[in-house]
Amino acid sequence: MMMTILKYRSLIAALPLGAVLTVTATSWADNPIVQTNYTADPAPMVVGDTVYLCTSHDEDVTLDNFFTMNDWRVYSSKDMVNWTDHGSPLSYHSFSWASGKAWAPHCVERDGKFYFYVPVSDSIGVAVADSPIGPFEDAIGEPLVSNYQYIDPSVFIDDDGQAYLYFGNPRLWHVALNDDMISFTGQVEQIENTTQSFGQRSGDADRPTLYEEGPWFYERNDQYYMIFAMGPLPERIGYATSSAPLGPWTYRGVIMENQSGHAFTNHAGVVDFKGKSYFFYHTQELPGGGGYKRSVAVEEFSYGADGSIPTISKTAEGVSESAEPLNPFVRVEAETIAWEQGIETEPCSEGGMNVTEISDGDTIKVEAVEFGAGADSFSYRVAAASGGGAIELYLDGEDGDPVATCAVESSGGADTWVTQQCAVNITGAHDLLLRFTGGGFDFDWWQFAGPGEPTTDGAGGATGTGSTTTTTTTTGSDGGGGASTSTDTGATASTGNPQTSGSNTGSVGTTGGATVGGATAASATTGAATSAASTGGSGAATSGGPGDATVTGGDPSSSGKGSSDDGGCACAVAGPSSSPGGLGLLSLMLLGTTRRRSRAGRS
Ligand code: FUB
Repeated sequence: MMMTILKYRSLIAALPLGAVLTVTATSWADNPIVQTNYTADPAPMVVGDTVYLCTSHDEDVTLDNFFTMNDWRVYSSKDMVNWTDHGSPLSYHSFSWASGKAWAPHCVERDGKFYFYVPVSDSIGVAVADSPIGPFEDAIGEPLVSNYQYIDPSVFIDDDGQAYLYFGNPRLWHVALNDDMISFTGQVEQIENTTQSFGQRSGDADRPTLYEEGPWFYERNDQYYMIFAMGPLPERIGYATSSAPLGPWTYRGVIMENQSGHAFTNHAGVVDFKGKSYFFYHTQELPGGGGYKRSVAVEEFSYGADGSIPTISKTAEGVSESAEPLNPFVRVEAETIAWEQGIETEPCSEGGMNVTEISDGDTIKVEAVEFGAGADSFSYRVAAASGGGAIELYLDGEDGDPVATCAVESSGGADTWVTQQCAVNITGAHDLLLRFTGGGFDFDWWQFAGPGEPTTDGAGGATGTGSTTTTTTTTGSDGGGGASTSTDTGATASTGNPQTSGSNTGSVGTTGGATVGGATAASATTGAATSAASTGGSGAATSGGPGDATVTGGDPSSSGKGSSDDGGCACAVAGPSSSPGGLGLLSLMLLGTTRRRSRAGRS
């Protein structure tokens, strides 16, 4: 890795302050798309109607003035504007032979299995899982390939079934993977590093072309693309194309320049999704950001008629048009976020993730929510040691009064989850802001009910608002679809759910009170709903308690989140990464930027 380290050291003297340390004021823009973590090296993967985004993760505390990266993260979106946090399904600790450097990943599906290729400890490893959100395990117990230049894997499976693994800094290497995706035939080979293929660089005899690192390899309309980070530092993104998977490659130009707000590295991932094309990259634009605290962003773009990729500028707005409306009548994970201010996410004791560290005034924005003919109740699953907080709902901005103020009552303990409910009156399509007052509680998911509930896709019937609207603590898994051992001692009669089935003999315990845009909001509170046990509740197509309602739009794991999405979050700070040796100018610049709560909205 010495060449890489030297490369980054050379930047320290080269960059002006503004190019390294950028602090952006909080806004409601959509870029960077993740605000709860510093993320880098985006690797998007389309699976059905969802794009999964695998990223590397810059730790909040930078050690030895170098990349401090211990695990990888996964996010998902069905609409390209709201991103659900699935936590960390893989860390370098998952590889018994590795000791750190959890750098740029790539994830890919083959035959229902998911493969996570990662540079770690001067090698490339491969992990496998049954779900795109893991948990992933080391597939072979040893490196797939080893060399200090072998970083930044990119895998593409061609139409004929042949899988290719490209990687490398400062040369581009490849190997043909076998069908099992965890072994290969033949040798690692280097792609000829010609200026015809990768453009001309001058002044560095060891790096005669613009190719630096971060290949992103794919095929589209019979043309093969090799997108790559271009040197010298600070990096830009460029691309080459070929009519064959192994070249020869023809350099096609710059896609993204290095602008103010970019890091000294950049790293691209490109997908087509729901009829549009998207370009992922990273910047350093979260508050507290820097060269080792980067943030993934995305832009929509269109290919030219000849397959060319236009020049793309980074924007604060990011994707302006959602790929599809968000359905609020199914369970929506609280960690589904277009933009947040102040909150954090963590593995949830019920499975999956939840929102935590909620303080007074913290906010989550969810974009393009389609309430249709209307929602008349809002259910929210919270854990609150004491009551007194609230979730205020705003539409399309924070101006004016909230359309609902939903009290958060004590759930009986900080790790005791209950579903509470309040009345609302919302119709049409809106950006939804959930603004927290009081704080001091955790938040797992939310769901609306009402006449606007779609009936065509079956989501409503499976979700069962009646069964989810209980105030009783359960031990059921979160989204496990019937795996619960919980017992409901109360259930709410579903309001306007046209797909109800099963009997519901419970009733809402109402403690009355909050005013909702002129209407009266009734909140179910802990212990209040004590009438007869629900036997499935309204629309409870799957058995199980409130934590078990099978949902669309929730966790994609077929085996349920409880076992799949805790992610292990092995967030232990590892020992020092490879040190570039000594503190340079860059470290001095960064000294003031490593505060834990220094990201969006944090002060
Ligand atoms: O994230 C660590 C390294 O920075 C990656 O391997 C490179 O692509 C660059 O983004």
